[in-house]
Amino acid sequence: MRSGKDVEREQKVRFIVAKNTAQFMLERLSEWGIKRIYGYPGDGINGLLGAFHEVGDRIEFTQTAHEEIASFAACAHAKFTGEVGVCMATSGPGAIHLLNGLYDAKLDHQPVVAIIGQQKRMGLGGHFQQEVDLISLYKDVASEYVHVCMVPSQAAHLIDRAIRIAKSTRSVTCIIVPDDVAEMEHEDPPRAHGATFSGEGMPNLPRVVPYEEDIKRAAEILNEGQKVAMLIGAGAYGAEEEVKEAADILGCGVAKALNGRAVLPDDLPYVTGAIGLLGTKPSNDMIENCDTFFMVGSSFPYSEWLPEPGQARGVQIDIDGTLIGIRYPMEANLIGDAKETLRTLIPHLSRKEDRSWREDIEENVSRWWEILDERAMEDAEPLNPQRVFHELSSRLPERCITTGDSGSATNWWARHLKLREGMMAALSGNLATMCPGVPYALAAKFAYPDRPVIACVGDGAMQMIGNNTLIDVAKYWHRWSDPRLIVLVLNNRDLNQVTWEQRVLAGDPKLEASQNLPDFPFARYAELLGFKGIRVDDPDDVAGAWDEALAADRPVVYEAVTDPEIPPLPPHIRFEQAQGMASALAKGDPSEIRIAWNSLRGKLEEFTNR
Ligand SMILES: Cc1ncc(C[n+]2csc(CCOP(=O)(O)OP(=O)(O)O)c2C)c(N)n1
Ligand SMILES: [Mg+2]
Repeated sequence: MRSGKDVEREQKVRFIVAKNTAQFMLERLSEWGIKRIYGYPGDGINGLLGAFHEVGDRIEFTQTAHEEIASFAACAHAKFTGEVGVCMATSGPGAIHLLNGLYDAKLDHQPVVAIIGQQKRMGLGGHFQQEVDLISLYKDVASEYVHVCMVPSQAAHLIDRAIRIAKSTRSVTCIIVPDDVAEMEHEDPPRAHGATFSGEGMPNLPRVVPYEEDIKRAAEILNEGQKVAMLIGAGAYGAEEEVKEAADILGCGVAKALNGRAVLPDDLPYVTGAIGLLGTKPSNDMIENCDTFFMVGSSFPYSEWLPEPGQARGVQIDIDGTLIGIRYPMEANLIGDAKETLRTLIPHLSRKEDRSWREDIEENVSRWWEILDERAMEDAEPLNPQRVFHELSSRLPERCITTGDSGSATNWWARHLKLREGMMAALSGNLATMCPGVPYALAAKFAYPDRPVIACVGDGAMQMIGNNTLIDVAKYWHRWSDPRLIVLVLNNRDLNQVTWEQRVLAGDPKLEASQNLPDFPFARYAELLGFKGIRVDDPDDVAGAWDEALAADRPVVYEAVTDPEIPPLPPHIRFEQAQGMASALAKGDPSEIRIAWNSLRGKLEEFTNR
């Protein structure tokens, strides 16, 4: 018989060892190497939040001012480190706010785990407050894996699988945790039919290389081409040396999709820069004139900026078989890791002896940099945004990380910043959503506190979420060994990218009701937060202000009062676009005269420099 003392001792031991499901989950995440969870509280996750007391500094809950900031930060963590990003939010409204950043991760193939709360099980289906059908809501964004933790003995495999699936399929996964389950004592599954016993851990992803016959077929096509054009994307990260070597052998130029912006530095003479609407003329010329198109690790979407079907023979490398051949009818497709596949391919490539195609590309590139320099120095009212980027470009600190947003600034970010070796860059490539710029910068600082980070953002995105993310920066910046988080805001009082799309693509005048933005004192606001705020509205101050910003001992907002009438023109205006512009002007655009003048001058500069 057990004595009263035995029972008491048992209870004590039980008290010490018992942990609730929430604590078990956080510990499991920690064992997977997760150190930070970006999130925002709510009573649907109170159980999970309570468990942070138990795990000490093994995992940090990093509060952001909005759940969307948390999901952008988790996505950026994955982009900058290659690790899994994790975010957390409460049931209903919190889970809904996470969605945009999660879709950003999904579309750019980043491993992110979302842990979201749910109301207590007994109330579900009862039209209870904040009850949202989260499985249905998340079914698309977390299409690879979304599950509810219905009993504590599920917790281990839910965590293990959410992380493992996110990593192995580069996707978003989600675990929904009803708050009462989070607070229940954790228990292992019983040794019984129906139970599953999950183990942690995952080896490196395997080396994936195509079969020899496929490699030979691809090499044959690349060897037969006289004018090869290479396009690289985010899938080429890690294959930098192989891309350089292949490009050298093939005597080609290398264009970059924006998600692969930092794979190769821009100071290599054969790197033609970005491609597409936001791209460069040398990229466009190379693509238009190539006879062989070699795409590595990219699913760049706009077919009008790729060779015309039939114009070039195509070879593609992608790790994901579902992304092969989706943009251009390729003749040879290689499913494999970019680095390993190029390594296997390179010995089969024969060096192009005629270097004239490469020489032409290099000449075009160097002329393009001159054109950009000149465009940057054109007058504007008051600042030419290109000048702001131009002056930053030559001052970019070693190892800096730069983030872009979605807006006209993205054009200048893509074209004018000459990234050098060792720098990093990211933006929302496929979702092309506004607002990631500052949240990405926040995550970059947490991942690399010793590196300077520069976010380049429009005033619309700042007013939407950027300003609120600065509140988070104010909260955390003292922890970073290099405090330089610099936010460049283009204050053009306009949703400028769309204004130009209305004019050029739709052929409509600017709709002032939808496009005009209120003027906001970004630099003064920065000062209120304890940062350095610099407002620049004189072209002669642009360069000096960058020196000041880069020498600051605290975060900086560089507010550039820029001219919304500088067109973020595509490198080569297509006929329909010119027609659209003419139609906008004919219908009486409010800024008619200056636009006509500016665009004409931009084009003239470009052609007179040819
Ligand atoms: C969340 C979201 N809403 C709307 C859009 C459409 N959009 C793309 S760029 C842009 C304008 C951005 O304005 P701003 O941030 O001021 O930058 P600017 O173009 O003026 O440089 C808009 C509305 C979008 N991409 N994402
Ligand atoms: Mg704007």
